[in-house]
Amino acid sequence: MSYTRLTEPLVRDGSGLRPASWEEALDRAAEGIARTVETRGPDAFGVFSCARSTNEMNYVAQKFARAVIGTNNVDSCNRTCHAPSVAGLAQVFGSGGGTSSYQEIEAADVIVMWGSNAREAHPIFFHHVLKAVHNGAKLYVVDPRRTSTAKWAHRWLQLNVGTDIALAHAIGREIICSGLVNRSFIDRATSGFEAYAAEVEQWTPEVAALETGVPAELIEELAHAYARADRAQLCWTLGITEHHNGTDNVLSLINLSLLTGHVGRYGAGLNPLRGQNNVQGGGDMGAIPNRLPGFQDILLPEVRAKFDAAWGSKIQPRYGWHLTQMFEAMDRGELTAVYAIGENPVQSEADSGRTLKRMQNLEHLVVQDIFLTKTAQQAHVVLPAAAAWCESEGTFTNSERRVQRVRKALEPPGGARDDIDIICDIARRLGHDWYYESAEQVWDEMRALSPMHRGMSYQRLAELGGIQWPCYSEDELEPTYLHARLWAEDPAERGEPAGFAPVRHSPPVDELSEEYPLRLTTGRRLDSYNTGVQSGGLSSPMRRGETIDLSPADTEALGVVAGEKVQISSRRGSIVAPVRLDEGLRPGLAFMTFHFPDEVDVNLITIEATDPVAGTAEYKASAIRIDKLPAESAV
Ligand SMILES: Nc1nc2c(c(=O)[nH]1)N[C@H]1C(S)=C(S)[C@@H](COP(=O)(O)OP(=O)(O)OC[C@H]3O[C@@H](n4cnc5c(=O)[nH]c(N)nc54)[C@H](O)[C@@H]3O)O[C@H]1N2
Ligand SMILES: Nc1nc2c(c(=O)[nH]1)N[C@H]1C(S)=C(S)[C@@H](COP(=O)(O)OP(=O)(O)OC[C@H]3O[C@@H](n4cnc5c(=O)[nH]c(N)nc54)[C@H](O)[C@@H]3O)O[C@H]1N2
Ligand SMILES: [Mo]
Repeated sequence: MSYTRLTEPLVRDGSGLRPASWEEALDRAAEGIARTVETRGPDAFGVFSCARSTNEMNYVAQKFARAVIGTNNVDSCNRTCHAPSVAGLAQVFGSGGGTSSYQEIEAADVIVMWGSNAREAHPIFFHHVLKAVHNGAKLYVVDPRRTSTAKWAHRWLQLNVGTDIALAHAIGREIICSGLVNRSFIDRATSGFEAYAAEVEQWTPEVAALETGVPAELIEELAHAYARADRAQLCWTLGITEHHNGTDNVLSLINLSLLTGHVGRYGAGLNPLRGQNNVQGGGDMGAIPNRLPGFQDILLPEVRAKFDAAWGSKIQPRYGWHLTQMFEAMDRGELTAVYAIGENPVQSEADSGRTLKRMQNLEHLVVQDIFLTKTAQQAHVVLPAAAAWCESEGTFTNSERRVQRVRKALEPPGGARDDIDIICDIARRLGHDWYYESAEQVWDEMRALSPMHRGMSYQRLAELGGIQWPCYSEDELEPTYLHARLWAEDPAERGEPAGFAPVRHSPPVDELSEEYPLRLTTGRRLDSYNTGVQSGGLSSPMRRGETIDLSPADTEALGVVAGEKVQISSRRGSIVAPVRLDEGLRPGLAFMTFHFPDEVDVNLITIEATDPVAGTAEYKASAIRIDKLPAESAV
């Protein structure tokens, strides 16, 4: 299936959607929201904000939730993705951004890519990694699959899914036992070392080898290489975060940087490579339930007072619900209206059969998108948006915290309109006299309120080609890396110590059993993008469609051959997909993407177990069974 661009608003009449004028669609959108707030209060409403749209749009979307409606229920796909990275980094260092610049990657001696298939999912970043390798850096890849990233590695550590903490702790223990810790850094800049050392003590390389499947010698080699390097970079993505204990996984990696002092210095750092083009910026702009723009805590009265004075609002003094909590609130009947801007949860959420029912049960669903997604098909009102990356003005923020300008190169098709203009039109119908002349006006309003963005005028962004946050004033540039304070001589300047986290290994929730004996992990391929809406499904001959990738040993044991369609079942449901052989998989492990949900909806079988801190689902570990189909249907 492939999608065509939305060019006119749609409204629901009876059971179907029909074309409508902008006036009618906006009136309907606003009336439904107003009705919800009047009858059920502001917290019965939530905004899903768009990590593909601009910073300016995300700023306006969260301001809409907080200032027009009076709720902090605003979030985005960061929840399904890197929320554990932000939570873990913020817990230890006070802010949730990746610490280094891409330029520093090229200067590194050792790079560890942990649970990250950057060759396919972050190709631009991976070019910097390849330059480092060309310069002599050693690349270590920690992934259960022999990915195309792993093929470039000096060493590939093939761990069992969900055993990352065991592996990280064994590396930590080896660093301690070999006397390779950075004692002076630990003493000056960290806390909690003793409890951490006690927790990792049980993870000898041999014990860890049994649990993780990684040979003891490789564990020792990585420990020594990482600890001895002058400039070591630890990069991770969803192989770490998309687990029921994603935040603990992230903390277990941060511990390694604290042991060795590989943070807060040029060339050494901790880098979660963010997923969507502007998911970093969406969070920075406050499109999350607990922070106002610039990562300012909603619970602080002085912060709220500043925003209330600027916005004429009364921001609620409590955190809103994040995406996962909003879905739970729908189950309880407490959240009944959603304004979903550029999100396709019906196909991206784990156990998506449940998500579809939740969306269908909403009393009012407004979807603002560039395509008529499966989620939009459930809406009461569909609003056609301009594609931010080429049809709007604004800024995006990338994984190295660099804010860059985006410029309008094309007119949006048909009646599609800029995301910000649409939100303002709804706000005006709800009694708020909102109007922005330009994206720059939004940006200037935002940076007057967010100290870490203050020095980034549009003019300066254009002149410098982009600026990393923090940037506190228009006449300065900060260092490219974060947390230099940890190395300061003066204790006052050093500030709060970075705390070791003595987290515990905890295996995946969906247990393997006789009935469900295989481990399914899901992820991405270079040729397609997320739920496939933007990469055009099967319309291009470049895409091979969905498959279930199995090891040769498993296909043999199951008596199936490449290309044969099989039934794949989990404790949630069943789907059908053709088999593909992958020599890079170990027996017992299967892999699928979620790129072709209209043909094979993998999220019907993934588990909705979520990380208690971040709310991220365990997309990376479901238990499945594979059955042959009756002969006539297996072609
Ligand atoms: N081409 C392309 N690029 C994309 C996207 C896309 O859809 N297509 N999506 C974007 C988005 S939103 C994101 S968030 C990023 C994601 O980028 P990545 O996180 O790199 O992508 P994934 O394939 O989801 O997962 C990465 C790896 O985790 C491994 N893994 C699975 N389980 C475990 C485990 O238990 N431990 C460890 N250590 N590893 C494990 C998988 O084998 C996989 O190779 O990509 C972005 N870029
Ligand atoms: N099984 C499995 N499921 C997963 C994952 C996994 O690894 N495995 N990964 C998860 C991750 S990391 C993520 S980030 C989510 C992604 O989940 P979603 O964000 O729900 O999925 P996308 O396909 O990225 O949907 C993006 C939507 O934004 C719209 N859009 C694009 N640009 C614009 C714009 O400028 N304005 C507006 N208004 N709309 C726009 C697109 O048309 C599309 O409908 O999926 C999660 N789901
Ligand atoms: Mo993502």
